[in-house]
Formats: sequence, structure tokens, C-alpha cells
Amino acid sequence: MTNSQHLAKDTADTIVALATPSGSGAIAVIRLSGPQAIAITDKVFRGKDLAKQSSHTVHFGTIRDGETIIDEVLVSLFVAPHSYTKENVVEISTHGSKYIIENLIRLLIRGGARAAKPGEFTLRAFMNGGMDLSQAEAVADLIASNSQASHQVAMQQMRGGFSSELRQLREQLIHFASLIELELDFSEEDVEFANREQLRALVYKINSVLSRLIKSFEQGNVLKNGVPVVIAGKPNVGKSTLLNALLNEERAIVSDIAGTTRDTIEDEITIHGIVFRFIDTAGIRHTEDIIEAKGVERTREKMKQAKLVIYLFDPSQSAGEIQHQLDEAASLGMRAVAVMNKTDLVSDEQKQELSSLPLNYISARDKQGIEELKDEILEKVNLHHINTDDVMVTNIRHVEALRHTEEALNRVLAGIEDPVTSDFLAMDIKQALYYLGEITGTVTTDDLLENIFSKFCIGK
Ligand SMILES: Nc1nc2c(ncn2[C@@H]2O[C@H](COP(=O)(O)OP(=O)(O)OP(=O)(O)O)[C@@H](O)[C@H]2O)c(=O)[nH]1
Ligand SMILES: [Mg+2]
Repeated sequence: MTNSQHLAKDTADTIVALATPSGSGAIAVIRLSGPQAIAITDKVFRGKDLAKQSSHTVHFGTIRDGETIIDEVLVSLFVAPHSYTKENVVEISTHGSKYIIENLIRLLIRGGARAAKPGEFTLRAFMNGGMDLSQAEAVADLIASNSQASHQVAMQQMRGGFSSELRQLREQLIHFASLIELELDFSEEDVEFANREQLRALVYKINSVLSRLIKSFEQGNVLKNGVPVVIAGKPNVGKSTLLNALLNEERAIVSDIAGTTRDTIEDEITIHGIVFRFIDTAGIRHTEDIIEAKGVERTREKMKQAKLVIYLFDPSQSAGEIQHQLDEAASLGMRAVAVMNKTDLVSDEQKQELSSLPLNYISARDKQGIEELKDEILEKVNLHHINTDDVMVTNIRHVEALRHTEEALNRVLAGIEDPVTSDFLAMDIKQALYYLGEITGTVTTDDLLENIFSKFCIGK
């Protein structure tokens, strides 16, 4: 992959971009970063000589193209290294007109700035040592966060999260790596500089941190991306009606014709700070209709990916049939909530018959029992007890690096138990160091950086 031409590691340029969303608004902020940020702004700004002002000050003035006034603006100054990127940074607050924004950026480019690439400000912050790689990634997560939980885990990671813990452990491992390298230099003499007992103890310590972090991913991931919950059941039991009741809007078409929903329909709601993604599905039944059959197939796929399945029943189903369904779900190891819909139609006699089953009773149409169902869902996914202040891994790249580190360290342990020569031990320790370093960005490749920063928006 040679799209790293996209990656702008050259920090000699001064870059410029709109930092606020595009379109018109009350205020827009245009940001410059780089050695010439202040000088370039000075060329078009009338009010004060910005080069003579101190850092962290704001100045009122006009932006001019020749003698034409483009706008009255406020200019904020951040002098290197006291800025987001550690470079000179200027933020120009203008009136939020597309015309003004375009003209101002054009003027600044004419003055010597270059249009920034996606994520380039944050890339510079990383390259200039303002933050490590996992913190830079957390900036993107923070911007994307849409719930209390996703906000909290992103904020925690941006503020350092597990980076410093991993860095410390890595330092200690480096110490052993260098001792073992030394043994290689004296390989004729069969000496051991690296105390194997201490090395073993360190590897155990690191592994316990790794397994805690790896375990946290399952929860961290759903806190960040939302909990997928599938609503499943036979045609016509009221799945789409339930989706609408949960979302409190008419999202899916409801009708008394079995097979109304043929594709999956998804939408999100937040319950107590946690995002749930509810997925309405085509009811599972045998069908000759090709489109409906495709929908049924998709239902099965979605059920596999779901964190929780709501099994919806209606009073036309017998206790035996319901029990059978629930047993099947349990045998597949799926986390499930069993719900009887249309309680308005359930007779007393039926209630008696169903009493042994662990059912939640609702009427989706009349919005009865919906809040209780939400509580039950929250209880079942067991996420509301999580302390989002705990260090949590939310990024698939990080968890993969952690797993690779763990594998390499297990080989180190095996090599101590069943003594291998120092060079093998050194190789496995190096591998572990490599993967650990990948998380914080001590070790990087252009492809990795490209991959991460190209996903940012321009201006960040
Ligand atoms: N009496 C009663 N009828 C309900 C209730 N909830 C839904 N219905 C009715 O049940 C019928 C089917 O509802 P849908 O939501 O379309 O059912 P579905 O499970 O999505 O059906 P398919 O998409 O065909 O699989 C509609 O006529 C709804 O009005 C309820 O609580 N009580
Ligand atoms: Mg439906």
C-alpha cells in the first residue's frame, strides 16, 4: 500500500483548515498550524502586529484582501510549544458564512499556507510528542461520541488511559531485553545476565495487566459502539410495533399481514447513558417468497451478531412452543429476554398456563410495559454496573496488539520453563516489545498512521 503519499509527515509546512463544521453558522473557526502560522495571518490581519503579541491572547481586527474588508474577526494565538500541535497555532473566528470562509482560506493559502489533510493537526500533535497514538485515536472517538458512556471512555483514553501503565511495563521489559542481548555477546561463556526468575515475575505481571485489558474490550467496545439487540419472533407477533414503541416513533411499517417486514430495520436509543441499537427483523418462517427468504436469512445473521435477543411471542403461541424456542436460544448460548406481546389479548386461562415461563408481559401497541422491558434489557446486558472510570480498551487495533503481545510473552514463559538459548528468548521479547509499542505509537509504520489519521475529518 503506497497511499502513504497521503500521509503528511512533513511539518515544515504551515497548514490551514476550517475547524468547525462546513456550512453556514453563527461563527466559524479557521485554524492554522506551523512555523509561519502567525506571519501568514499577519499579512491579512489589520489591528495589531500579531508577531509581537504573547501566547494565549485574543485580538480583534479585520481581515483584508487588498483594501477590501472580508470580515471582522477575533484571532487567538498559541505560540509553540504551547498549543494542540506544539507548533505555532492561530485560530481565526469569523462570521460563519461560506463566502467568508472560502475567501479567507484562499487568502491564507495565497499567503503561504497549505490546505490541511484529514487528521493532520492531530498527526502533528502526535509527531511532536503532544500525545501518543492511542490518545490521538481517542480524539476521534471523542468527536464521534454520542452517549455518556462512549464520551467517558473516549475522554479517559484521551487523558492517558492505559498508555502510561503500558509504557512503564515496556520499559522494564526493555531492561531485560538488553541484558539478554548482552548474553548473546558472551555466548561462548554460557553466562546469564538476565535473572530468569525476575524475568518470569515481570512477564506474569505484564500478562495479568494484558488479560485485564483484553477482557475489558468486550464491554469497552459496546460502550463505544452501542449494544446490538435483535427483536426476533414469528411473523405478526408485533416486532415492528415493539421497535416503534421503544424508539417512540413510527420507524417501521406495521400491518396485520404476516411477512410485513422483509429486511432488517435498525435504530438507536440511549437507555441510562448507554446506546442500544435495536434491530427489527423479518419474522422467521418457511417461505417461498424469495425476498422474504432473504430477509429471514439476514435475521439469522443479525441474531448471531447480537449481544441480546428479544424473543417476542404473542398469545397465538402455546406454552410448549414458547418453551421450545427458549430452550433453543439457551442451547445456542444466546443472551435472551422472553417477551409476551399483546397482553390485552391474553386470557386469564392462558396466563395460568404460561405462569411457569419467565415472560415479560407487554402490549407494544398500547405502549404497556415498555419501560419495565427497558430496565430488564439493561439488567441483562449487565453494563450499567460498569464503572466507566476503569481503564477500558475500546479500540480493535489495541486489543489485537495486546493479544499479540500476550502470545509473544507466553512464548517467553515457555522458553524460561524449558530453557531455550538466549537468542530465542531475545526474539520473543523483541516481538512483545514491538506489539506493545504499536499501541502507544513508539513503533509505527506509515501505513498504520495513514490508516488511523485518514479516518479523521479535515480540520482535526
Ligand atoms: N392487540 C394487539 N395487537 C398488536 C399489539 N402489538 C402489535 N399488534 C398488532 O399485530 C399486528 C402485527 O404487528 P407487526 O408489528 O407488524 O408485527 P411483526 O412481528 O413486525 O410482523 P412481520 O413484520 O410480518 O414479521 C399489527 O396488526 C399490530 O397492530 C398489541 O400489543 N396488542
Ligand atoms: Mg415487522
